[in-house]
Formats: sequence, C-alpha cells, structure tokens
Amino acid sequence: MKIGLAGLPNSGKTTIFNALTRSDAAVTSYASQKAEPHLAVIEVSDDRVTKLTEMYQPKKTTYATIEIVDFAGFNEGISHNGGFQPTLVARIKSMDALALVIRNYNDDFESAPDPLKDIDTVLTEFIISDLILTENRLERIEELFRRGKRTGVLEHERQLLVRVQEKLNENCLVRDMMLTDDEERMIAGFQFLTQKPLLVILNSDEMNYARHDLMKIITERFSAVEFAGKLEMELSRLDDEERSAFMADMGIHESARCRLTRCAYELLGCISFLTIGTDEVRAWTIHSGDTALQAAESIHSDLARSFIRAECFSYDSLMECGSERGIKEQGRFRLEGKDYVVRDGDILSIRAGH
Ligand SMILES: Nc1nc2c(ncn2[C@@H]2O[C@H](COP(=O)(O)OP(=O)(O)O)[C@@H](O)[C@H]2O)c(=O)[nH]1
Ligand SMILES: [Mg+2]
Repeated sequence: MKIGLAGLPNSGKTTIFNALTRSDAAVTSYASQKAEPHLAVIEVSDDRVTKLTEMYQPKKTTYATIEIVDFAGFNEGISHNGGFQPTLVARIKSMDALALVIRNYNDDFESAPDPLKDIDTVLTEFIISDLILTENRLERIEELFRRGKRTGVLEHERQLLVRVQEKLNENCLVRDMMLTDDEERMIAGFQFLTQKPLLVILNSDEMNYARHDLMKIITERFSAVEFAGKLEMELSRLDDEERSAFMADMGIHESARCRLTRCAYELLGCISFLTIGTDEVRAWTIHSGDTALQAAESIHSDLARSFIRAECFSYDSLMECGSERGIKEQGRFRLEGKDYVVRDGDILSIRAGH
C-alpha cells in the first residue's frame, strides 16, 4: 500500500513524514525547491504479530508495511498553463491513497491557519487537473468523430466524460459520482486525482490540538486523523518510555503511525491475515472480501496456482485455546477452499500441490 502526503507548501508534510518514519528529512519554513520526493516504508503496528512472535519465537518477524511518500509542495508542482507538472501527476497517480496534510498551526511566514479553506484549495487544484484531462480527451474524441470514426464505445466514453466534466464543474469529486463498475472501468485509465481514496491529516500545534468541532466538520466529508505533527516528530525520536509519558500528557493515546495506518486500512477496506511458524511470523495485507485464493496470491503466485486448501483458525481462537493443539481439540481448526472469504486476524497455512 502506498500513501502519498499531499498538501500546500508549509503544511507540515515533511514534518509528518519524519514523525511517521522516524527519519530526518530536512524540514523547512520555505517552500522546498527540491522536486525529488522522500520515500520510506513504515511497519503497521499489530499487537497480534508481537504476541505470536513471543509464542513461536520465529527466526524472523515481518509486520505488514505501508510506503509513505512525501512529494514536493503542490504550488511548486503547478506548471505555467495551470494544472500540475506531469512528473508530479505521474507520482501522485501511482499512490493507492492520498493523505492531505492541512496546516492548523501558526507559522511566522504564513497567515493564521484556515484548515477548511486549505482543504478546498487543494481539492480545487485536483478538480482543475481532472478537468484538463477530461477536456483534452473530449476534444480528441470530437476530432475522431469528425474523421468518421464514430463507434459505440467512443460514444459511450464521450457521454460519461461529459457527465464527469459537468460534475467537476459543479465542484464535485469523481469519487462521489456513484459510478457503476462498468463506468469505473471505462475511466480507470485516466486515474483522476479526485477519484483517489483520500484522507485528511489535520496538522495541529499544541494550542489548536483536539478542537473537536473542527475535526467533526472534516470527518463529515473525509476520513481524517489529527496529528500534532511537530511534537510527534520530536516524540518519534525518544525511547518508548519517554514517549508514552509525553503522549499521555497531551492526551494522545496512540502514535501517529498507528492512527494513520488504521485510518488508511479503513479507508481502503484492507484487513490483515497472519502466517505463523518457527521460521517466520508475518502479517499480510489484503482487501476485505478477498478469498483464500487471493490471500495465497498475495504470498506468492505459485502458491495460488497450485492451491489445494487453506488450513485456518482465527488469532482469537489461538489466544482462547492457548495452542494449536487446543484449537484442534476444541474443533476450531478449519479446512477452507479457495472461495473462502478471509477474515481479519485469520491465521492461514496454504497447502499447495505441484
Ligand atoms: N507549530 C508547529 N509547526 C509545525 C508543525 N508542523 C510543521 N511545522 C513547521 O512548519 C514549517 C514547514 O514544515 P514542513 O514539514 O517543512 O512543511 P512542508 O512544506 O509541507 O513539507 C516548519 O518550520 C515546521 O517546523 C506543527 O505541527 N506545529
Ligand atoms: Mg516538505
């Protein structure tokens, strides 16, 4: 899963990137001229993996991971004819979700924070970028029609794009258009920015943190989390004990990393299944509704190709029964076929033939 941090310059993207990844990318009060994005992989905290590691003492423990990308500031990426520079758009498009970082702190170089206005500003940029794409394609289709290449498929695409254009002009996002699966497929190639799953990170300073009315307004429209970015960047450098004490003081119950990963999992409909053994205890990310075959595929395509069955029990059963033997004795060990819909916290062992 890849999440891109997007937002206006000086909204605290790099600060939050550092808080999440415990890295030291340079934070600056000025819009950075550097166009190269920062990249880091963060582990998805999962108490179950920690507990299973204690139980199985494997040679290796592997948590699920999320890639976090910190782009250059958006205004820097805007080209002269409006819209974003192609390189920035290409980078944004390869993300599974975008996290909009919104400034909610006082900064010497900027006016007072206005988070709702900033959300609108960034979304307007997205809408303009999608409108340009839509208009270019519509012009191209008209051109083909003029040259006598009018096909049913093209006519369909044109009608759909005209609807997309109307909605964008009304300030609606493509993701809110309630498209059918067929329609989604038809426009998938455009990778519209306003179609991307989106979450908001409200980046507050100590003074503004936990002003719940603001988060309430934001969460009516978006999946959102609030961070005290600068503080959490500093906290991320402390050891666990010190960090817990500071967090308790601020009324922060979980690290920024935990809150973001949970929000992203919910937004994208992701769940984890687990594999255990003396070699490795590991968490894997799949989508809610995925089958045992798709779970096997996520481990290795060979495993899916020669899939026979999945041996399965839930993490909770293991905790209740105390051991795999206990699970078998209590009849909670299951054999599932390839169409079995995997649940969050299932412990799977895929049996495959050759
Ligand atoms: N008070 C406060 N300042 C912050 C916070 N997050 C970022 N800043 C400051 O805002 C400036 C811009 O931050 P940076 O992370 O470089 O923003 P970017 O341009 O979006 O990457 C820096 O001076 C940061 O120290 C925060 O949560 N609280
Ligand atoms: Mg930055």
